[in-house]
Amino acid sequence: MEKEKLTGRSMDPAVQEMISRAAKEGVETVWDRLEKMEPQCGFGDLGLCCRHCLQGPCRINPFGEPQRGICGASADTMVARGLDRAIAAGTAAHSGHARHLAHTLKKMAKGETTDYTIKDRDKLLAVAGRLGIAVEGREDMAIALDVAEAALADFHEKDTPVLWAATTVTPGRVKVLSDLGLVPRGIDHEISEIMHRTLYGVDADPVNLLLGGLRCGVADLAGCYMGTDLADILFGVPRPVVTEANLGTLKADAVNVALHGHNPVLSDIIVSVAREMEAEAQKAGASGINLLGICCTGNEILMRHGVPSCTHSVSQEMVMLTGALDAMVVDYQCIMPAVATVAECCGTPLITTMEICKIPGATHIQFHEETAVENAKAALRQAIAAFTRRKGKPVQIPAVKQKVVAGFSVETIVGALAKLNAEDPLKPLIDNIVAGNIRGVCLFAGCNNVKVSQDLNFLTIARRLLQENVLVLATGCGAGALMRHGFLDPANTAALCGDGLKAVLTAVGEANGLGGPLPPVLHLGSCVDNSRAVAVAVAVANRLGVDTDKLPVVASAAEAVSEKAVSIGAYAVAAGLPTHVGVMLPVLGSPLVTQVLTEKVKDLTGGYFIVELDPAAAAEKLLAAIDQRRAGLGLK
Ligand code: NFS
Ligand code: SF4
Repeated sequence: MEKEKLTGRSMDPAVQEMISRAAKEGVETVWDRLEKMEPQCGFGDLGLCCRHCLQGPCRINPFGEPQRGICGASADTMVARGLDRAIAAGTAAHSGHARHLAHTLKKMAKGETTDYTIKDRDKLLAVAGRLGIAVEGREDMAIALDVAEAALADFHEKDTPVLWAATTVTPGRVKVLSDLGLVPRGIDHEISEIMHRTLYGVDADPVNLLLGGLRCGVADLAGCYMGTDLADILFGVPRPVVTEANLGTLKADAVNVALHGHNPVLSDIIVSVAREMEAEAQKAGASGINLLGICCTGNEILMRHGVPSCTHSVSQEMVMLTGALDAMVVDYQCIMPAVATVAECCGTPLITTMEICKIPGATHIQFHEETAVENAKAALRQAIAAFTRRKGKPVQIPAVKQKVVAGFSVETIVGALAKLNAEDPLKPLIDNIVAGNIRGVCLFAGCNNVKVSQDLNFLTIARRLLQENVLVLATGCGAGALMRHGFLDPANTAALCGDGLKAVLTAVGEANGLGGPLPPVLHLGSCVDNSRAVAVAVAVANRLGVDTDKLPVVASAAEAVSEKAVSIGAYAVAAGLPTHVGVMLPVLGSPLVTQVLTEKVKDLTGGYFIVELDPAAAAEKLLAAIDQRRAGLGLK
């Protein structure tokens, strides 16, 4: 394939090599399917179609007739309804992940499973304390049970606000959200209410619909935050780890097992079981078991166990094309059904594990918390058997990998800063922001979208912001993109960062005995771990006695795909952040909705969306947003 076409598809050289291989072998990829799909529907692109009732489908012509759906719904109504449903879907996914962990915690606390333990007692006590659960003189398991019950109670409608929302933002934000009627009363309740109000013949007022969407967005923050808290209790708070990323982490002579999806509830068990099964793999003639992560399951096991991440998001099919993968074990979310087709071509077992995520062509091993270890062993045995069949056959593993330093939980960041000021750990960070050594903070989140050359937006924006001394945090496949290009390697801090930022990262690194700087970008974890970025912002805001909408903090989902990215964007805006989206949001069909999201909402929450498809222009807009916030705080 010509060079130009390859770089149009991905900026990652390992992925480019596999795209060429796919073309040579006649294997269809996500990029081929995009080509077949083009031109994509203009109505859908603008958000101007509706299938919410059986009189439809209806579509609105932005340039002429029809101007209304059959029921009379306007473009504004349609667009707002569509956006709301995306937020509800994203919220359902994040909170579904959290609820799964809450059930696991509960089963553990009640002794119904012995495959899980409390890995982080301090986190358990911290979360319980924040929720107002008594801890003094109580057994850990009793506290854990109360935390699990409190989590499950947050799903239903109740008279008190959702705890994981009300206790995780600044007091000022609680007031702002209360005044606007945006405090969720139950996570499931908010999702269900969106489905109700977007039904045929219910809410037609676009602004009212958008406010409902924002409240659901706050419920999404609760789901994400809960997901992080409970995973930390069960599997440990991430601490810095050194590992690697990209397809070069596959090993021809090992049993290569990729873990893909989101929830650590199974993958964390697989990590420990794999260590016990090394001998079994060696008996089959392998050098051992080589676990690899994809997408957010990859982030979870990378930050807690240093498991390398082999690829992310749009390039998930590429792992199989190496011919070296012996199993892909998936849980749920962001798993393209296409992996089953590639799996068949390449003879790689694809193993689904969750009741709600079965894929035609895959083998299913039903996972239960009660039999987690046994289920993990069954999956690994299939991989070992596949290795036996593969052994000796030629493989093509791109010789591309990057060093990665990850595992920056809030606890890690505060701990590292405490080495500079034990009394007041946030002071060095705040002092450097005030002095301008750190101009602001940007969180990169979200996916790789096939419509963008993979990683291009992340790389372009991050490069510019780092040069301008913006402290960059990253989660999800945004972190994945940056790690595959060396942005998580401290060796690149000097070259990538401006002088002020470089000095800060070096001072913190050296105070912590690293003998050098922190990496240019701090990896905060998976997508639910955007909660960790909120926690950092809230801690800084509380320390300064201001609200989060005053901070020089911005967010960017530069290559967003999933509805989860939309719900995260909604809570970033509800929290008061300028939030960039680098792909078309299906809202442009309604100038009113577009204006509310990009301007008017500023007057309500302080946050707003920046929709900018050109990454260079997006970087400038993010810098301008940071400078505006600095000026607001009286900083130069
Ligand atoms: Ni987030 Fe993480 Fe990746 Fe996008 Fe999917 S894995 S939850 S949705 S594609 S960043
Ligand atoms: Fe058409 Fe209205 Fe039905 Fe939507 S709800 S499909 S706009 S008639």
